[in-house]
Amino acid sequence: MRSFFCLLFLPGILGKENMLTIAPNNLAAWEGSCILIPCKIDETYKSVRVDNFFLIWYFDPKYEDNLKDFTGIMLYNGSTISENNLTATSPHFLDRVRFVGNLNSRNCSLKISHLQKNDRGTYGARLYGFVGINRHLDMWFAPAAVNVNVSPPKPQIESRMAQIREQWPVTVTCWVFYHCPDEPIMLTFSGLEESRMSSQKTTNRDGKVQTVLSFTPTWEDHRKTLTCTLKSHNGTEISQSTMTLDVKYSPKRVKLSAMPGITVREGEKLSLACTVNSSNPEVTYQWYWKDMRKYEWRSPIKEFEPVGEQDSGVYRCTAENTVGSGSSELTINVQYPPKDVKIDVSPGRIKEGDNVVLRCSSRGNPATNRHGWYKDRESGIIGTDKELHFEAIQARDSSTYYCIAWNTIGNSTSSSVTLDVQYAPKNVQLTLNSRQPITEGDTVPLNCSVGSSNPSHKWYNWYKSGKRITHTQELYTFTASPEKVSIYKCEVCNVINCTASAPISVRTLFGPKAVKAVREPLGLIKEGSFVKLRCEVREANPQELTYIWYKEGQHLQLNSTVTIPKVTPEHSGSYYCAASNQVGSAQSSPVWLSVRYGPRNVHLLLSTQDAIIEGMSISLRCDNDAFPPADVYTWYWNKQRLQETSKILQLRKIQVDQSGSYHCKTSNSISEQESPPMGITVSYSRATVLKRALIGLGSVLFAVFLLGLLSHVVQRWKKTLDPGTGRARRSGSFFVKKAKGEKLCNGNNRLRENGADGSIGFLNQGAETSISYAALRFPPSLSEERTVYASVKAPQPVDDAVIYSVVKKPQLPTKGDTKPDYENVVNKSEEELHYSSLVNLGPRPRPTYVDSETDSESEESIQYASLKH
Ligand SMILES: *[C@@H]1O[C@H](CO)[C@@H](O)[C@H](O)[C@H]1NC(C)=O
Ligand SMILES: *[C@@H]1O[C@H](CO)[C@@H](O)[C@H](O)[C@H]1NC(C)=O
Ligand SMILES: *[C@@H]1O[C@H](CO)[C@@H](O)[C@H](O)[C@H]1NC(C)=O
Ligand SMILES: *[C@@H]1O[C@H](CO)[C@@H](O)[C@H](O)[C@H]1NC(C)=O
Ligand SMILES: *[C@@H]1O[C@H](CO)[C@@H](O)[C@H](O)[C@H]1NC(C)=O
Ligand SMILES: *[C@@H]1O[C@H](CO)[C@@H](O)[C@H](O)[C@H]1NC(C)=O
Ligand SMILES: *[C@@H]1O[C@H](CO)[C@@H](O)[C@H](O)[C@H]1NC(C)=O
Ligand SMILES: *[C@@H]1O[C@H](CO)[C@@H](O)[C@H](O)[C@H]1NC(C)=O
Ligand SMILES: CC(=O)N[C@H]1CO[C@H](CO)[C@@H](O)[C@@H]1O
Repeated sequence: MRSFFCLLFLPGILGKENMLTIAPNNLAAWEGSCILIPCKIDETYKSVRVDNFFLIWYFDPKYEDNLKDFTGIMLYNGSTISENNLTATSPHFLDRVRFVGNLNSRNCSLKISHLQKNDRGTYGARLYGFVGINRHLDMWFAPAAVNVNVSPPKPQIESRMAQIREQWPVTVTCWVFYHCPDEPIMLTFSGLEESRMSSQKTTNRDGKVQTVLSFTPTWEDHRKTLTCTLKSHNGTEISQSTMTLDVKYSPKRVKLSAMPGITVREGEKLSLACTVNSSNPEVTYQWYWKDMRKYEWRSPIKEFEPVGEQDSGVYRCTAENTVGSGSSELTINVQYPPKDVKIDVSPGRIKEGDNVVLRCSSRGNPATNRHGWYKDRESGIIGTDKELHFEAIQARDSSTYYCIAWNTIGNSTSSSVTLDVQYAPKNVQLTLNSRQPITEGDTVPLNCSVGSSNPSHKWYNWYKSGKRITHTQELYTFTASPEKVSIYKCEVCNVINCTASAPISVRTLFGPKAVKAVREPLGLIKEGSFVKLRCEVREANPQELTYIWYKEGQHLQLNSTVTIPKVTPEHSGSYYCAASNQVGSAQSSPVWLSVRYGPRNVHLLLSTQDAIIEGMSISLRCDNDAFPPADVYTWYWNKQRLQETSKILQLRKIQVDQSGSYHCKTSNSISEQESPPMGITVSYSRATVLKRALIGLGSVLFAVFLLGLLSHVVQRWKKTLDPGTGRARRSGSFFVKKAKGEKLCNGNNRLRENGADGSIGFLNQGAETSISYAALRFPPSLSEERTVYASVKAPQPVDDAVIYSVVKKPQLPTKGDTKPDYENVVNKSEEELHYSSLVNLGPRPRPTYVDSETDSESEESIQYASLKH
C-alpha cells in the first residue's frame, strides 16, 4: 500500500493533467471473489484530441528512474492500433486477468477473477498517447490499491432515521463494498413478514452494493431482528449482519380496573389500577377523577380506604410516553343506605281542616324504594308511601311523626317532626252563675268558658242583644238593669278564628218605672164633674201590678183608676199613686185636684170673746170657704141690709141698741150663700150678764145634750144588739149631732165621703128631729190660744139651716189627763147659754183627725169626750 501512495506522488504525474482516472482506486475484495478495476480515459487532453493509445497494466508497478518508466508484472499490453493485445503474461494471473475495457471507447477497466490472497497489492495503468498535430508522445499513470480479505465482509445495516417510531415509514440500508459487477452479489433482508420484505431494492454504484428496505413499523415490530444476508453470485450465503428494531410506540392497551369491582358499598376498600400492556418508552400516569380534573397522582394504583359516597363517579387514567398516550375510564358506583332522611311538612302552619302533607325525603344509592311512617307512641306502621296525607287534619292528629327509608343496602330513620294542629276555640260556653230570678240591681256574673284553644292565646268579645260591648275579659259582671230580656253572647277568638257561645237570655225583674198620675179631664174642675185619675206605669217586670192611690198622703184606694162621678170640694187635694209588683214599687209625683165651689160654711166670727159691753169696738168677719174665694159680701142686721160690702163689718163704739141678729151673704162665680145669724148682745154690766148667761146656757146645753145622749145610747144599744157589726161599744162617746140625721156611724160606710179637715165644732140644728153626728178633729198644729174653726163635713149638701157652734178652749188648761176644755157657744136662737167642758176619755196616742181610710181606722181616730159639768 505504501508503494501505492508513493506511486501517486511520483514526479511527472503531479501537476500534469492525467488522462487516466481510476475511481475508486482503493478496492477491497475477498478470496475467491473477483474485482474490476474501473478505468477511464478522458476524451480530450488540453483541448487536443488524443488517438493511438498504448496501455499497459502492471501489478505492483515500480518506477524505474533510469528507464524513466514503470516496470512490474505486466498484466495487459494493448493499443488502439495493434491487433496483438497481450494479457496475463505472468503465470500467477494466468487466465484470471481480463481486460474488460475498450480503448476506442476510452474504457480501460481491468478484471481479475478468483482472487487470491497474494493478489493484494497495487495495480497501475500506464498510458501512452500521441498528442496534437505534431503527435508527440505523452505518458500518464494511475494506480489502484486492492485489498483481498481472507473472508467475505459482513454487510453494514444502517438506517438514516434517528428513531424508529410506529407508523412512521422507515428505510433500512444494508451495504457492502464490491467491485465485480460481472459476478453480482446479493444482499437480502429478512426478519419481517414476507410481504413487507418484497419492497427491498439492491443497487450497485461506485463499488458499493446496497439493499434498501422501506417499511412502516408497528408497535409489534419492536425488538424484532432484521437480518441482512450477503450471497455470492452463485447464491451461496457468505455472510450476514443483524439489527434489532427499537420501535418507539404509544402505550398499548391501557386499562383501568377496580377491585373488588365498580360497584362497592360505602366503607369498603376500593382499589383502582391503571395497567398498560406495553409501551416504548416507559409511561407516566395521569389521573382524572370524576370532574375530569387532573390530579398529581403518578402511581398506577389508587386506593380508597374506606370508600365514601362522594367517591362515586367516572375515573380516567392516562398513560403517556413521548410517542403518545392511552387512557381508560371507569364508572365507580358507591352504594349506601338512605341518608339525610327528613320530613317536609306542608303547609308550615297547620289549622284544623287543612290538607296536610308530610313528605319523607331521602337520598340513597340505589334509590330509596320503601318508606314507612310511624306515629309517636303508636307501635304500628301508619303509612308506606313517600308521602303521608291528612285530608282534613284534626286536633287529635297533633303528634310526633317520623319515617324510615329503605333501599337494598339498609335503612335510616328520620328525625321526628311534631305537628301542632291549631284550631279555633272549642266548647265555648256561656254560663250565668246567679240566683234566679234576677232583679234589677243584682250583680250578674257571666262566665265565658273555653274548652280548648290552640294557640292558647285568646281574647273575648261580648255581645248584648247583637251589639258588641266593650268588654274583653272572660268574666263579664254587670248590674242588672231594668230590661225584661237581654240576650248575651260571648265569642272567643284566637289567631285561627272565633267561636261564639250559644246565646243566653237574662231576664230581669224590676219594679214599676215612670209611674205617673194622670187626671182627666185636665184644667179647672167644677164641682159635680166626672173626674178620673189614672195611674200610668211605663214598664215593669212582672207586669202584674198593685196600685195604691193616696190623697194627701193617705191611703185612698187599691186600684189603678180612681173614678169620682161627681166631684165635691172635699175631693180637692194632691193625689198620687204607687204601683208595685213583687220586686219593688214606685210612686208618682202628685197631681192636683182643685174643685171649684160656691161659698160654704159661711159664718160670722166675732172679734172678741169677751162680753160685749157698751162702748166697745168690735168687728164681725164673714168667714167662708169658697173656691175661687168669695168676692161679694152683703151684711144684714135684723134682716136689714147694711152698707158694708167687705168681708169684715166694723162696729165701732157699739151701743146697746145695736144688739140684734147679724148675718152676711156672700158669693163667688159659682153661687151665693148666707151665713147663719149671730146674735150680738150689748150689756151694761159685764159680771151680771156673764153669770146669768152661764147659768142659762149651762142648763139648756145640759138638757140638750142629755137628750142627745139618751137618744144616742138607745141607738147604740140597738146597734150593739145587731150581731152583724160585732163592734164593741164605748160608753161616754161624744158625738156631735147633725141636723138631718144622716148615718154617720153607719157600719162600714166611709166617714164623710172624702174625709174632713181637722176641725172643732159641731153642727146643731135644733129644728131637725133626727140627729146627725160629726166627729171633731184637731189639726196637728192646734194653737191653744186661738179659736180654731173647722168646717164640719156632712154627708149631704149643707142645709141652709145648719147651726154652728163654737167650741172654745179655756184660757188655762187643766192638769192631769184632762185635755183642754172647750167652751161651747150656742147660737143666738138658744136663749140660754150652757157651758160644759169636754173631758177626754182615754188619751189617744195619735193626733186625732179624720182621714179617709177605712171605717175602722176612722173610728179609731175619733176622739171621744164626755161632757163634764
Ligand atoms: C460458488 O463459488 C464459491 C466461491 O466463490 C465456491 O467456493 C463454490 O464452490 C461455488 N459453488 C457452486 C455451486 O458453484
Ligand atoms: C487488440 O487490440 C485492438 C485494439 O483494441 C483490438 O482492436 C484487437 O482486436 C485486439 N486483438 C486481439 C487478438 O485481441
Ligand atoms: C468498460 O468496459 C467494462 C466491460 O465491458 C465495463 O464494465 C465498464 O463499465 C466500462 N467502463 C466505462 C467507463 O465505460
Ligand atoms: C400484553 O398482551 C398480550 C396479549 O394479549 C399478553 O400476552 C401479554 O402478556 C400482555 N403483556 C402485559 C405486560 O400485559
Ligand atoms: C334497619 O337496619 C338495621 C341494620 O342496619 C336493622 O337492624 C333494623 O332492623 C332495620 N330496621 C328496619 C325497620 O328494618
Ligand atoms: C267559668 O267556667 C269554667 C267552666 O265551667 C270554670 O272552670 C271556671 O272556674 C269558671 N270561672 C269562674 C270565675 O267561675
Ligand atoms: C271562621 O269561622 C266561621 C264560622 O265557622 C267561618 O265561616 C269562617 O270561614 C272561618 N274563618 C276562617 C278564616 O277560617
Ligand atoms: C178597679 O177599676 C176597674 C176599672 O176601672 C174596675 O173594673 C175594677 O173592678 C176596680 N177594682 C177594684 C178592686 O175596685
Ligand atoms: C514492454 C513491452 O514488452 N512492450 C511491447 C508491447 O508490444 C509491442 C508490439 O506489439 C512491443 O513492441 C513492445 O515492446
